[in-house]
Amino acid sequence: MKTLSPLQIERLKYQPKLPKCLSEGINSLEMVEGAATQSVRDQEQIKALFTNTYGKPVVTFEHSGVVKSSEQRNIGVILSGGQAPGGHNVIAGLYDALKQANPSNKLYGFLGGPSGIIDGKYVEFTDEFIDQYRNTGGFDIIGSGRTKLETEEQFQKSLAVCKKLNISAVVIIGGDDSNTNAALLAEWFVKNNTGIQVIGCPKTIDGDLKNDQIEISFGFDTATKTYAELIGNIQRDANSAKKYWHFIKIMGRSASHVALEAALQTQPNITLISEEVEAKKMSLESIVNYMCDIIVRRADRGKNFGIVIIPEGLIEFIPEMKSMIANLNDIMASLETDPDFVNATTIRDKFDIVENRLDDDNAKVYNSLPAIIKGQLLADRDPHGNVQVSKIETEKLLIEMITTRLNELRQQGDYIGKFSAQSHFFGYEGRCAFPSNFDADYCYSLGFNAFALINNGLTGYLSSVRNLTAPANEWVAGGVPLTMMMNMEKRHGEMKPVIQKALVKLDGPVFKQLEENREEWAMNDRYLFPGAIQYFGPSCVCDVTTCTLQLERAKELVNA
Ligand code: FBP
Repeated sequence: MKTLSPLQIERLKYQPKLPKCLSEGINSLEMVEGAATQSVRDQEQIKALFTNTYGKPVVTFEHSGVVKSSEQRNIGVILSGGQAPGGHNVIAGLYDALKQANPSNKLYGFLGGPSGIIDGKYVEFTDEFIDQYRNTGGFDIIGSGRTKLETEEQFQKSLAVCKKLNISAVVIIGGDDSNTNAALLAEWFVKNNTGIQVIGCPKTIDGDLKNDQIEISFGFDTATKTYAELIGNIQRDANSAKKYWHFIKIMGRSASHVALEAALQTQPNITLISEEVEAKKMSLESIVNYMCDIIVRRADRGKNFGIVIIPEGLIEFIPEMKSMIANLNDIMASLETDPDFVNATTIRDKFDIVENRLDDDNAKVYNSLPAIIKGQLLADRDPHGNVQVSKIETEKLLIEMITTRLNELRQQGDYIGKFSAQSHFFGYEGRCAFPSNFDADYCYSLGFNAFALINNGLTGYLSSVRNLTAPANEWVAGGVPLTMMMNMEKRHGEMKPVIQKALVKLDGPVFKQLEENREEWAMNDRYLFPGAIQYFGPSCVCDVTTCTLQLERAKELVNA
């Protein structure tokens, strides 16, 4: 019986590329410090909360030519939040760097996400164990979880586990929330003179952990290419059969980066961007009208088919929905222990309880939704108190509303076409794919570089690898203070320090590319078919980065 697929066997042999300075030896790096930094907003509050880790400089590494000795260290690593292709390579890069620095160094992996460090559940990595996971997708090497690491009790327990294993540094691989927790833990460890360092690595397929210092989070490259392949295949099917409108919801909890990138790679007929919907204050009705206008105009040309891309988080950006969901979140928090709600025997009873508590306008909006969506809005919140948007079938809601509107238009004599729709949700399909060469190299470099930051005594930093549109040997490795990316935001009704999420910039080059082309793509089928990710072959096919990175980098160079 086969235990590995042919591609698995080949990918295990792939040697990820490193930036030149890192490839020349972990013990011969020189750290170059920039100027002191400050947080992106709310400087006084962030400074007061992070008295020990605030204001540190951005650092970069250069090859010094002088080999230094490196003291023995034990390090712990945590995978946190949703899966993203390349997580295994971050750990492999970290492991290889620490073994290169001092072969007696040890790496422990905490199991099941942040809860592993609290509960003392771990595994020690060996060559044999780690070698099975090189260049593979998924987080199954140690598992992941969404436990928030933020209370005094959790920090005390984590400290006890670190002391038991003689761990002097922890690497947290996660998104904005997990790295916010990394910043809190780093500060707490310094404040309590534990000597334990904390370094973060920027992970999330959503692509919203980025800023002036972090060009992109890992996983975005592979996930968007995987979705683009699937969209391209569906476009080919739609263009062959010419009988369906395909409504494709694309993962990305809040920001629309993933949907936008997938659209640029495939050029579908309609792409909704949540940030634009919010900025233009588009109601659900006006979104439906915008889409119907294109459907009607295409039908006039005899085209009763098309492709629609919908970002996963859309519902929370539609003004009336946003207000209703915020109201609903508060109500759901208060109903968690309410016996009438918890013991309600039918979903109808739950709807009634919720409707009675919603403010009048919000109750009207809630009431106007189909029962299936009303039910999905009542599903459990995530640990941050948010609606789990991946569980809300916005694509089906839009199909239902568009069908109704098209029937009205037909009765008025304004629509002559046939409307038959298929719905899809691409999310989990892309989160654990084999990492693209870009993600394999980027992740390995991020992990390798995380050790360089530890080796140079830093804490409260995010591993940063930049200049990513250039070949890997020209990438620039260094670190960014986590506090530099923070601001104050309301969470669970209280103002908290958090890493700022990057939403799609409507005046940025990536959105502009869509805006300039969407009418052409709507009416004339300009579908692109990216095909499957290629791992072997010419570098113009295998190593090419996303449109998002390329457009943003080109703009940066023009402005420089
Ligand atoms: P992270 O921000 O933790 O990387 O997770 C992102 C994500 O994949 C979102 O795109 C999606 O909404 C969410 O996770 C789904 O979460 P779950 O895996 O818990 O269903």
